[in-house]
Order: sequence, then C-alpha cells, then structure tokens
Amino acid sequence: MGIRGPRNLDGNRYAWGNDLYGPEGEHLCNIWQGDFPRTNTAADGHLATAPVRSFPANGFGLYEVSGNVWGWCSDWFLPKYYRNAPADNPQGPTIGRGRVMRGGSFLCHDSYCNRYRVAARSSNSPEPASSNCGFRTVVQRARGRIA
Ligand SMILES: [Ca+2]
Repeated sequence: MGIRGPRNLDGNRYAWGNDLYGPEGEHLCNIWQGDFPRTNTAADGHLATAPVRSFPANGFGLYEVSGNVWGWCSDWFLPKYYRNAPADNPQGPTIGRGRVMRGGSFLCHDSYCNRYRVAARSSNSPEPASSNCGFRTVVQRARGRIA
C-alpha cells in the first residue's frame, strides 16, 4: 500500500484529503456500506475490523486513521474545551466524564454518525470494551547514543 494525501490537512474532511473515495472509486477506509443499520454490503472488503495496512497510509504515513476502530485517546472529553483552547497544541482538559475517541469505526455510516471525519470526536468511559474501539501505541526513537 502506498502513501496517499497531503501532509497539510488543514480544512480537509478526511485524514487523506477531501474525497471519501480514491480517484478510481477505491475505498480508503473501513466503514459501513449499504443500508444502515440493516445491510452492510462490505463493499470495502470488510464486514468488521480490517487488518492494519488494509488501506493506504495517509500523507503522514499513518494507517487506518479513519474507520476500522475508534481511536481511544488519553485526552479527557469536555465538549466545550476547544472553544477557548490554544490553537497551537492544546493539551486537553484536566477533567472530563470520559476519554476522547476519534476516527470512527467499521460501524460508521454517512447517514448515521459520519465520525470518520478528521474534525469529529466522541467519548467513552475507560471501562467498556467493544470490538469497534481500540488505541494506538507510539514508539519514539531514542535520541543520541546509549553510553
Ligand atoms: Ca467495512
């Protein structure tokens, strides 16, 4: 899978640009196709979760940023926080009722939640487990040499 999309996503609807589908009509993320919630045609090839790297990476080299499973974040969810937050690198609220979830999942459909958009977010408490919610891990390369 190649890398798709710009590295500057300001104002873009999705994590790879503004079009939900690629130039040949190809699917770029794992969401619901069909008549929600009755019939999922799995036109993108996946009825439930898809393996990592099933779709192209975005311009930052990130896979499955949208759709597949909600990305559970460490930020607390406080809906009004971003109205007055710093525009540059907001650190998130220090309190909240749940943790932020971003990116939507394989259960998202344009007619229902459309939360696979970059700007969308939701929340969930830390306790529940469901097949459409996950999280990312980050590995940071060490700088310098180990003595
Ligand atoms: Ca799907």
